[in-house]
Amino acid sequence: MVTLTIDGKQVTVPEHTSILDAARSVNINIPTLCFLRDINEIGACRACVVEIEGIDQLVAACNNTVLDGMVVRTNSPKVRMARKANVEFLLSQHDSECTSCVRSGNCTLQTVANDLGITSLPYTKHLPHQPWNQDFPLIRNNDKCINCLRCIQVCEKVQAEGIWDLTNRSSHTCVGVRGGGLIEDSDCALCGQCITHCPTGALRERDDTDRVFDALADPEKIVVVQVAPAVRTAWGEPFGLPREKATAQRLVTALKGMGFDYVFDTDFSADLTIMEEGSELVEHLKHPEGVKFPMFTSCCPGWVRYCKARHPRFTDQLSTSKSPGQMFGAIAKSYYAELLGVDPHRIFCVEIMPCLAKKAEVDIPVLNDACGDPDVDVSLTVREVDRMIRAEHIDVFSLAETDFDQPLGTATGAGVIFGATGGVMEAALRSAYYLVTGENCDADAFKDVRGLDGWKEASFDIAGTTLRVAVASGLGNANRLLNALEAGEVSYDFVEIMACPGGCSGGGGLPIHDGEELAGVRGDVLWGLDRVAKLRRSHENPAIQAVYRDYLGAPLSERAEELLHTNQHA
Ligand code: HC1
Ligand code: SF4
Repeated sequence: MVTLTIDGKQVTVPEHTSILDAARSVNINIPTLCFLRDINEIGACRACVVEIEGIDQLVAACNNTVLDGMVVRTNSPKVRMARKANVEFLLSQHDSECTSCVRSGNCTLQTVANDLGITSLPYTKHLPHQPWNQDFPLIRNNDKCINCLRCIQVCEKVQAEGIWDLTNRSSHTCVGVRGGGLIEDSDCALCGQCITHCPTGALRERDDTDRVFDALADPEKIVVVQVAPAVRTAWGEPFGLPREKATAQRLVTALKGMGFDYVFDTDFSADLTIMEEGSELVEHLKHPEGVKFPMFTSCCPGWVRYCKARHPRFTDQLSTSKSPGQMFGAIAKSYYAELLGVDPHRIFCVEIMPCLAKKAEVDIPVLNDACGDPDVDVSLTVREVDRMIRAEHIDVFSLAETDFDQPLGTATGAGVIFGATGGVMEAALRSAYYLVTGENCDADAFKDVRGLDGWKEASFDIAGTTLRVAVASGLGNANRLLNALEAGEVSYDFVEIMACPGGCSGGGGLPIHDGEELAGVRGDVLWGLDRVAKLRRSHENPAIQAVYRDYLGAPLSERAEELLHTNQHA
């Protein structure tokens, strides 16, 4: 252990602790901008500089470690002056139009500058004004970039992508697409992790809220919205609504208040996905001749994009089942249009997702099987929906609870857990067991695939057949798993991959909390909802049973193949 003094307080911490962590251990907060634990500890922004007795130069607290007897001052006049000058320098190349910035109120640069009392700048601004394709789901505005390098590091180290790099030289140095190409020509998976790890408004999603407001105002349109599993864990965060109050049912009330005609649950179609994907797996296991294993889940469009771009040899092993979001759209504009007795072209289908890649998925031209229109018209991130709630001046603290509309609002616990890493696998196995044996297993029989580890493995016995499965979340972990598969070091029958660390609960479309990783806490909400659900297996969902009985026939039937499967993955 090492004992030192920070701002007059004696602190004892383990050796090799950073000054930043030592200070935080006694509630002394040193501001940071570029720091991301284990990912970006480069001391580039100089916001965390501190003074150490006996040393002339100020040092960065994030990447310098404590020494016995050290005397540190985190907020001395010398520190404050240097920190202020460093941040003013960053602001000299920053578009500080906070009133028109999506991160206003949740921007670390804004907070640090405000805390330092910066009210004017001694510099003339030189902004890079780099052009960007505003139609692409991921928007970069380098006028707001502070070259903290977090996006470069997250994309490369966590997501094994390496889309970003420093480009240009000297004072023109800025972050751009590696190699100088266009983002739309890059292999970006659209996981959105660079957005959720950006400390400013330099990265954001394309805003599609006006398209939804326009649809809501159009009397000809029947506007249907579906709420993805992970959304219910996080939508209330920016309002400070406690997790137990921020239920899906309160979000239903908010959405109804905005004018949505029908509010449904993607968990319903997650159950449908399980029926199709589980049946696909069971068919492969029954007739393995000519089948390549493992079969991969395909519900995460970030993973599908990554697979196609970086590991194309596995694309024909992706399940042909569409994602729950897309299945929902196809069912809404066919089965549900028939139930309502309306022209399916009048239905405008919105999805609320914790995801950026879904914006690209809904625009895939062939995903139009219900009536020729896109099955899903607009995909909104949770951040966009929260902005809509604010724009409508809805008081989230006084919302009553309203149930989802029926019948596309009935779901089981298996549908809920899709939003946490391992959940799709577990849901699929609960129903695969039934499809093979005709009996229900214990709903927790496959719980070995839960947890936040980036790459999990398990083996299960189903009616005398051993099923070897793996689950990976985060593209870096997926990359390791795929490389091991290619090298023949591992072999599996069924693999779940989610692009974002922790699965959709860590999704790139969720509210941003700088420096905090909340996938675990949010995922626990979903596992808790599953635990108390009356029905926990997709095949038990009465609304799903009704769709098959009245409309689709059976899983993998001709109509089911037509509406719920796609060859776009391969
Ligand atoms: Fe997901 Fe999925 S779980 S991909 O993470 O399969 O986005 O929440 O909606 O479609 O159901 C996301 C979440 C989501 C789909 C489902
Ligand atoms: Fe990289 Fe994901 Fe950002 Fe694309 S969205 S640049 S893959 S971190």
